Amino acid sequence: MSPLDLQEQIENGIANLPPPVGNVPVSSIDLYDAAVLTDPWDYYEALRDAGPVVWLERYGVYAVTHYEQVTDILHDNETFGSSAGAGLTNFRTTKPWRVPSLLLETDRPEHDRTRQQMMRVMNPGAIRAFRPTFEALAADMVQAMIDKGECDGIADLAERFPLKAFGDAVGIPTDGREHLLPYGDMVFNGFGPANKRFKDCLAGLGDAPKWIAQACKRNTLTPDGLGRRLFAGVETGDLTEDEAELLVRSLLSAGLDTTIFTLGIALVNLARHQDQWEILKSDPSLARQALEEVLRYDATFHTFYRTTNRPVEVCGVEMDTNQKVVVIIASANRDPRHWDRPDTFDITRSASRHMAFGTGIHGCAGQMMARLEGEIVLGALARMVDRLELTGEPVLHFNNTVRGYVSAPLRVTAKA
Ligand code: OVM
Repeated sequence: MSPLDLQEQIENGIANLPPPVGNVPVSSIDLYDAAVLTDPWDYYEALRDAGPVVWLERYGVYAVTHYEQVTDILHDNETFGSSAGAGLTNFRTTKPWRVPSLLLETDRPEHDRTRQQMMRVMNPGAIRAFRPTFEALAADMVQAMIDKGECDGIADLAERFPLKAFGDAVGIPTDGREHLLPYGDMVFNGFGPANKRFKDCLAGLGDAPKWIAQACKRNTLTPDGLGRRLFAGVETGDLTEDEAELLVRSLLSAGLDTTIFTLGIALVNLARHQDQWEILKSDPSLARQALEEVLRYDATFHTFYRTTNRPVEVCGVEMDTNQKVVVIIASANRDPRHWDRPDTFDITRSASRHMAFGTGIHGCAGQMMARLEGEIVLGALARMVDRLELTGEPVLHFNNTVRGYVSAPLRVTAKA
């Protein structure tokens, strides 16, 4: 093996770094190992039991896994910043693989201007207006699954619905939308180490970045879509043309894999927990609540990072400045210090304070859209489908940040 410099060792997870200061539990876990990505829950439990803050020696980062400290850190955006990147890579020392996001990878005050522009477009009224269109689309797609009988929950619904519904809502071209999936896969791998998964993904991107860049342009976007509405910020002097394009890129980066994987996870969990499926189909008005429980119990988004802007103490652990901290939101969602029976999938519980969308100033800007899509799809299933059964093992997709399925063979029958 050729010698690697330290930065590269860290990014490949083969460093063995002692904690720089203070007393802290140390773990050798590799959050990006296939075994952890396959079934992370026992690993998260071990980390939680080791303490609220644990040093991960392979990557030289602190891990935070308890609900309380995850919440505190996400709320303290001054100490735990995002402008050095929301992934493992420290932008102060390593060049990011793409131009940083104007939302995710910025701090105050710069962040507030772009966030405000995004929220101007993603406002509750604008999102609500998509309901009738989305309901009709979901009903058509669920009917097509029923007509097939044997289908794939991912290809036939979890991927198909957001690509059509969200793609049309943003106003991107219909042709070439398949580029959004490898691009999103790259974005989410990019928050982890520069491992083989990352490098293979980068090498396999093909024309996707070019297609995305073109899709973000004012004149490519439909005149009435969410994407084009961002450009009104150019007319008011709040954004430059390039900034508006980058905000459209945020919609396309953050808005597909997340919702696609969440819908797939919802299907798999409902099919695996027939008692919960029975509850949902007997009361379709539980769709929204069921979605929240899916997001809590089996969050798509598992990890992102903050970087300390000053020396800080968390639960007795002294952190130096410029330290990466991995915030494991999927673990916070299973923390027994916060949740009653955290490992039980129960759609009747009140789960809406889960961390699947993060919290604080960087809390998911698209969560209203995601919730609308999820509620409508689960509602359509609950109203139209009787039997929802897996006919084979769902196939996991491996990614450094998001977790979900690429296929889920299903048998679905119509309600009488
Ligand atoms: C962005 C972006 C990309 C991926 C995720 C995300 C969860 C944001 O480009 O702004 O937020």
